[in-house]
Amino acid sequence: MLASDLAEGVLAGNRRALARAISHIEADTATGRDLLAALYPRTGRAQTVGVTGSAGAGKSTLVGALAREERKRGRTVGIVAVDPSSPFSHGAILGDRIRMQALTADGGVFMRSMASRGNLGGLAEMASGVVDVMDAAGFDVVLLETVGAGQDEVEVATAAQTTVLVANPGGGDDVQSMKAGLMEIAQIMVVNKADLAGADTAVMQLRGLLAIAPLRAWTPPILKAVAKTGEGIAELADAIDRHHEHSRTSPHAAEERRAHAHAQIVSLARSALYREALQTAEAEGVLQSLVDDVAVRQRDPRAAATTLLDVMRIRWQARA
Ligand SMILES: Nc1nc2c(ncn2[C@@H]2O[C@H](COP(=O)(O)OP(=O)(O)OP(=O)(O)O)[C@@H](O)[C@H]2O)c(=O)[nH]1
Ligand SMILES: [Mg+2]
Repeated sequence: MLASDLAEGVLAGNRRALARAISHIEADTATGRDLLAALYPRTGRAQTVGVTGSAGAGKSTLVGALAREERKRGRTVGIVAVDPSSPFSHGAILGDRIRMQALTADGGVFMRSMASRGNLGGLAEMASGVVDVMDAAGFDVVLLETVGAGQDEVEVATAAQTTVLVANPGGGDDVQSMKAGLMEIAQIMVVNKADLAGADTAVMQLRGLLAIAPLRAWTPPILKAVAKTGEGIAELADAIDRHHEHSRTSPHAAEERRAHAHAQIVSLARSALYREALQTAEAEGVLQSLVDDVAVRQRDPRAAATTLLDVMRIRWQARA
């Protein structure tokens, strides 16, 4: 099917077209790329929300509760869960699927989970592509769940306009060790599992961390929630609405949109470059021979990295 036909189907809200479009994006096909280029001018209407936090923080439960709340408010919801490729979370996603079935049965919710392409990067590319295509398909809200795991995570977050960071109580360590990068990208913080002891302490710790962060036009609210029962979820939906409003009407909106575009482009370029480097390295057996040399100290690792880049450059020139 042509990208243009697929784009039309997506814009018309056709679910089968949407599912096929997502498959193209996942597989990173030429059709998928053309499709995204065609659809991008039609995006920007949805409220896109990234939900991140460490494993088991309750992100999926929270996403489910939030989807239910948004449905109550009459909005349609697209859900994307990005699997960071551990065999562990495959099970988790299956479990989520079952839990989500009741939710998706009403037709106002569309859910898709995606596996990462191994360690070749590309997670951020995939996530931002799927968020865009769901936006173009007309969902009022697009929720993106990702697991807090290093740089990838921070980059995946740039796919969404509003990032919600989910933390837990009792994890004083958890909060303290929260990556600075994650703190910086979060527009809303939620201490989930507030039914457990220590929620107020966690809120205070987050507040302390925010106090030493550079001042921004938007001050991230710190909320408490019990995703399991739905407590605090309406407040979360309100906070997301407020940030959405801010990102459209604040005097800093244009500047923030540019900062977001900047972060997104750099993260996508970095991830494409990384993937390309690894592909080059593996395709030509270049990496293997460099590894041989470096391991016996015949070549230094910096020189080896430069050689790898040289090989990439030659391949690019040959392609041009
Ligand atoms: N006590 C309590 N438990 C919760 C709450 N929300 C979620 N849980 C439980 O926490 C566990 C993990 O929940 P998930 O929603 O799967 O967490 P997740 O962050 O999506 O997990 P991964 O995707 O595997 O990283 C489950 O056993 C949930 O039932 C809550 O508000 N209170
Ligand atoms: Mg989950």
